[in-house]
Amino acid sequence: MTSFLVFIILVLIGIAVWQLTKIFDLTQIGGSSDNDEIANDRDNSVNGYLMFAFVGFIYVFTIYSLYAWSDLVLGTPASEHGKDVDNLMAISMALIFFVQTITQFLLHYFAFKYRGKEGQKALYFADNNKLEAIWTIIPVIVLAGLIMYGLYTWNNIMFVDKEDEQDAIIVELYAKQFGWEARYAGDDKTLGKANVRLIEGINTLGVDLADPAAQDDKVVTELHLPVGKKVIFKMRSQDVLHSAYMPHFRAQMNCVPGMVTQFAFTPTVTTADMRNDEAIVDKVAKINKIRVNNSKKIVANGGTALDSYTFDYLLLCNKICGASHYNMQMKIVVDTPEDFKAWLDEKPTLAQQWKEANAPAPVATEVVPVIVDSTKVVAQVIK
Ligand SMILES: [Cu+2]
Repeated sequence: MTSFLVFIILVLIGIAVWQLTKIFDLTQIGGSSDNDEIANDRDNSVNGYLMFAFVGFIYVFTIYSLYAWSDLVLGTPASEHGKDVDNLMAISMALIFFVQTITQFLLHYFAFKYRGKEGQKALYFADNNKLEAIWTIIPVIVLAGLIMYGLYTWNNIMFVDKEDEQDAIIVELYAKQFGWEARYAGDDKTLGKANVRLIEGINTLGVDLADPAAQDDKVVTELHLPVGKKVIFKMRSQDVLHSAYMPHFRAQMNCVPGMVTQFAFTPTVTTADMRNDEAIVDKVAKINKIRVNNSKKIVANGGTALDSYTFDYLLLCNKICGASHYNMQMKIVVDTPEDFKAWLDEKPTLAQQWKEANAPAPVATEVVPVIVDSTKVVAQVIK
């Protein structure tokens, strides 16, 4: 409501300023020719130089951005295909950067060079087939190359061959407003059937517990992955469109209600190793510096200081899916295969958890005195 009122006030101020300038203009009629609505040579010159100044500003700001914020980009990729995604990104950006530098210069330079001059007439130039052929064919070739390279990379990333599938770990990522859950398919490599209608009690994923394939499925709220092993993710959503985004692994796939989507990758760097990565060490130091500064203010106001930050891989939601979208994340831990196995072995299956949660509660019964035949016990001990 407040923002709506602020918006209305800003609009009204805008209208008031506009009306005032109109009144001011009307009072100037018949004044010096500088206030004339028709541009003169001086006006055109000012605009021409401003065009030139603007392209200069774009370049200077670009160089400054690269210098000031280039450390904010994602660092070392933590998956096998990550390098391919980074290469594709780097080539596309370099190309865009090169083309935009030239075209922006030409656009602004010509606006400056051919600025209006009194008595100068524009040249009538209907068309030039040669020129049009050049500026059509060159972008077609460059874009076709880029698209083909992109498709080739994407198909390589998305292709999971049958042998890989047998050796891979199958994990379901279940998205809902606002959180993630993961389900490991177990040794049978098959996720038990699931349906939103079966959601009940601790069975928050709606797994069909009567399905034999579901018996060894394990549900967790922290995702662990073994390094160097292919993981095939099957994504589902309970409610709206979400997007499973694992930036360090250069992986993203939409989670669509009513269908299962898939993405597979092989993690290459364990969480422990990534914590020692140079770029990550710098990032963590920066974050902790900000935290220490913020903590000072919080403590001064009587609060408790913020915990220091340690790096962890994250699964985030990358579709604005509702009010708490920003908070939709799950920690990912990349372990050595041994640690991963030990961690997963410890987890109970969903079927076990369900049994325990729904075991009939011990019924309070009357205490019946039990007569123990002490002679028998003694006899047994002697035997
Ligand atoms: Cu979401």
